[in-house]
Amino acid sequence: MTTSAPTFPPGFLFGAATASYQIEGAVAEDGRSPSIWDTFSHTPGRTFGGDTGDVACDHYHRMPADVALMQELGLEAYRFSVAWPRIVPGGTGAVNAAGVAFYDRLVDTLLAAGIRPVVTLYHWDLPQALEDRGGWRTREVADWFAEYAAAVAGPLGDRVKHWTTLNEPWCSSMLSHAIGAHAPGRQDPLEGLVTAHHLMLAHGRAVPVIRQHCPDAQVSITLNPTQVHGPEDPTEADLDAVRRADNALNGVFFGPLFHGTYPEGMLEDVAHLTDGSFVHDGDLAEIAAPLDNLGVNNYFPTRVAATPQGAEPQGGLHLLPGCERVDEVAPRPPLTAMGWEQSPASHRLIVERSARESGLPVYVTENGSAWDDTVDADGQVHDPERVAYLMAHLGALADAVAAGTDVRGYFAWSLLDNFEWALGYDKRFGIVHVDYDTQVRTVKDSGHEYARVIAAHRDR
Ligand code: PNW
Repeated sequence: MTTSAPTFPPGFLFGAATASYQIEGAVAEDGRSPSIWDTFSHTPGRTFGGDTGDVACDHYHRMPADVALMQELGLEAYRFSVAWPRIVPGGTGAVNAAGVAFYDRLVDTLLAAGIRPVVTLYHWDLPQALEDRGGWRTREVADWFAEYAAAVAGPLGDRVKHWTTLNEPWCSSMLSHAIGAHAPGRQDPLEGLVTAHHLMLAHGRAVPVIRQHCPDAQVSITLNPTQVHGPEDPTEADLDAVRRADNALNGVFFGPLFHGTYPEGMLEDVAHLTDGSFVHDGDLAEIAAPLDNLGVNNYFPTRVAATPQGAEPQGGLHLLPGCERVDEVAPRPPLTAMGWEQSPASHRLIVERSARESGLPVYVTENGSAWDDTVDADGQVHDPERVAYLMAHLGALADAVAAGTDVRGYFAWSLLDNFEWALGYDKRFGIVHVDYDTQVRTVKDSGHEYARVIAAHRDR
C-alpha cells in the first residue's frame, strides 16, 4: 500500500459518515419508538456481549460538539441518517415534531459550520411497529416509506440538497432476512429476494416524493456492491458460482434500478423458490426512477467457488437465493479486525463498474476499516493500519478518476467509533476514537491524516 497523497479534481467532496442507531443513543427520548434494532440488540445472543445502541456515542445530546469536531477536521460534508422511529413513531401516521426538531437543529448547525448535509432516510432502523405488520416482507412498506420520506423532506428540503433513500438494501434484505445476521434476524432465501424487491419499490416510490418537496434535490440510493472473484483457474461450475453470487450480491439491485429488469437468468435460478409473482406489473418502471447520482459503500471484495460435489457449502453465501452450491472462499490476508480482505484494486473495479452500470456520477458514501485501537500513554490513538487502508483506497479511487470514472466524493466510515451492529462496540471504525465510559472523543492519527488530505485538496 502506498501513502503518497492522492489528488482529486476541483470540487471533489470529502466527508465522513455515520448512522442514527449507531451513534445517537437516547432511544426513549422525545417520543422515539423502538426500532427493529432495539428489539434485536436486546434479544440475548444476537449482538457481541449483548451490546445495544441505548447510549452509543450519546450523539443525540452531544451533537453541537460533534459538529465542531467535524469542522476541526475540515470536513466538507457529513452523511448521517434520520431515525424513522423518531419522525413517525407509529411507522405511519402522526409525525413527531420533537424528532424532526433534532434533525432540524443538526442541519442548521452543519450549515452554520460550512458543512454540507447529506441525508439518508433509511439506515436500518425500521420502526418495530411496522415489523409487527410484516416489515419489508410486505408490499405495503413501499407506501409507508414514501409517507415517511415526505415527513422528512417536507421540513428539511429547503436546506438539504443531497438525499439518499436507502443505505445498503442488500443488508436490509439478504443479510437480515436470508443470512439472518442483522435485524430482524430471519433465515429464508425467498424472503431475502422479496424484501430486496420491496426495498427497491419503496425507494422508487420515495424518489418523486423527495423531488416534490425539494425540486433542486440530488436524489440517490447507496448500494454496497462487492467485486466477486472466482478461483484463478476456474471450472465451469466455478464460473457459474461467480455468476450466481454476483447476481445475489450486485445484480439483484443493479438490474431493476438501472436496467429495468432482473439480471438474465436470475429468476430462473430461483424458480425452485418462487414463480416471480412478487414482481407486479409496473414495479420495474417505478423502481427505475431516474436518479442524480449513486452512492457506493465498499470495504472488501468477495471470493467464491463452486461447492464440490458431495460437500457441505462453506461460509454464509449459500444462504442467498440461487446460491445453494456457492462456497465463500477465505479472504486473503492481511485482514482487518473485521476479518475483511483489504483490496484497493477491487475497490477501484467495483466503483468503476457501479458508474458503468448506473450511468451516474458516483460518490463513495462509505469506506474504512476496523482495528483494535487504544489511547496511548501520549493521549493519542496511533492507527497506522487505518492510515494505510485510507490512503491506499483513496489512491485507487484517484486512479479511477484519472482514468475517466466520474467519482464526485468520498466519505470515510466512520466519523466516530460506534455501535457496529451485531458486533457491538467490539469493532472500531472511527477516524475519531470514542471512550464509551467517558464519551471523550480523541482524533486518531487517521483523522489527522484525513484532515491533511482535505486541506491539501482545498489549497491546490
Ligand atoms: C456497512 N457484511 O455495513 C454499514 O452501512 C455501516 O452501518 C457499517 O457500520 C459499516 O458498513 C461497517 O460494517 C455492513 O457483513 C455490515 O457484508 C456488514 C456487511 C456489509 C456492510
